Amino acid sequence: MLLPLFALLLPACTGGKTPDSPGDTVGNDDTGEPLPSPTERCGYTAATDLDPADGVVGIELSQAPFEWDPGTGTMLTEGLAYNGEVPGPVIEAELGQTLRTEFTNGLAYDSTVHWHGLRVPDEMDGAIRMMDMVPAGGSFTYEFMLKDAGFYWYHPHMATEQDLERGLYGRIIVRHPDEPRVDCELPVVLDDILLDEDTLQVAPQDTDHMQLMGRLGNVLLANGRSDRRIEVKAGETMLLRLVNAANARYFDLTLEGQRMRVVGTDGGWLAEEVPVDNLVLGPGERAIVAVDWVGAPGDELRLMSARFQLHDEDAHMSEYDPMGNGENPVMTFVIGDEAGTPTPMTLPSDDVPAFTGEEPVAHTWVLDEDMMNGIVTIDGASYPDVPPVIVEANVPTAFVVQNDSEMHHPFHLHGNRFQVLAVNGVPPEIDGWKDTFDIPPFGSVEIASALDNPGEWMFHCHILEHAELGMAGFFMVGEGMDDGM
Ligand SMILES: [Cu+2]
Repeated sequence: MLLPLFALLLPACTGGKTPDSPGDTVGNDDTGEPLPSPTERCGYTAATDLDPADGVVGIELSQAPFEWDPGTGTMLTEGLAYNGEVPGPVIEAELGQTLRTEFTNGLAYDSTVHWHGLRVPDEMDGAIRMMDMVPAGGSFTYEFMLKDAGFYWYHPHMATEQDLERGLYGRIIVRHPDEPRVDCELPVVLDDILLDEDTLQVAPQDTDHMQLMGRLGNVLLANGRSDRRIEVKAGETMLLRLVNAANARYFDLTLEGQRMRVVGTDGGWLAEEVPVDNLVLGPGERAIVAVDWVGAPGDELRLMSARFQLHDEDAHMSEYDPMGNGENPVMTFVIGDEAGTPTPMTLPSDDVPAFTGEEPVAHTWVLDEDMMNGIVTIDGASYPDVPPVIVEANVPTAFVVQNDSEMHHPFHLHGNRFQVLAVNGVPPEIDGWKDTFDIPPFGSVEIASALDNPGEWMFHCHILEHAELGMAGFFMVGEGMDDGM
């Protein structure tokens, strides 16, 4: 059994400042003394747009083996990266622009790029269809129009449980013309990684246990580092764009001494901000969070993640989290000497969902698992035998996702965006466009969509081990689908 690494690598969870923590290191100098982790100013650099045309953002993206340091001081010899960066480059574009990506697969096996959350044509979706495969050493040009403003991400849709663990993920910002612009904006990939405690290399897959329970890591990462430190200004407004890229971990987030306001979900901006004490993001989910920083120069304020139990509390399954049962820091914000000013959050509210709940239910998906036999199912079968669901395009339609298992499953649908109407019969507190949402143990979630993007789309659990084990299927959205098929 792997022992928790967090005690070795990350600051103790005592609250307050942790200036002497071994987590605040980037490696060792010749004397063996830890070097301080650098503190970067809040911000990011977007990928260079290589296409001179106004309406087109052109990106070159290549995935390949790449050694990187997750913050332990030891390079991961089996690491992977897009363009030699973990996370991959931030792709930034305006709503309505075309994104053209010249993709090269430098891995030794077939792969794809999936544009998680974007409503793209299905042949550009990178899901498991023969026409989508990019062979080892091959290239493919992904090209599509950006229909939705918000925060999205990209990752392979083959060998996902191995490739995402090793660093293959990147961020996408699609800007709305009326969205709030702040000086301090940070897109952050939240992740965990399971390292062997002796070698500090990626631990091997434990096929029996982890496939069913999900692979939980023993080091938490923010943009690929366990020791990420960002300088902010007291009084200034930060927009934090968060995506959970972990294989199986739900992050239950708080920000020390700060008030978080959710201003966007998976598919864009909310009509109004929603103040929250904590924010739970399952694998694949995103949120845009506004914070007006409160603190004095030198204060170190940590983004903390509390234990989130994947199994129902009454479940017979004992669940082991290598991060322990408490809270752990994900990254640290440091208040700088200079003060900032707040930015009013005027949200572009022209594009929020408003289904009535009267939409006819086209299908109820039933998620289940058979722990004794190591099987996860949707509608009683595992991929590729899950029966396809066929629905009419451009008709407001509801679906129910029912969970008959004792475990949470983050359910992801490709190609279309959805509004969560109810979780166990209760409307959600945060009501925005979603493509990935938690289905609680023995619970059910009702969703609705305009189904305005016809095509052949995957749905699956975003616990990557569950998707690999067969918790996945297809739904077909098309004209004339309601009769004759
Ligand atoms: Cu699952």
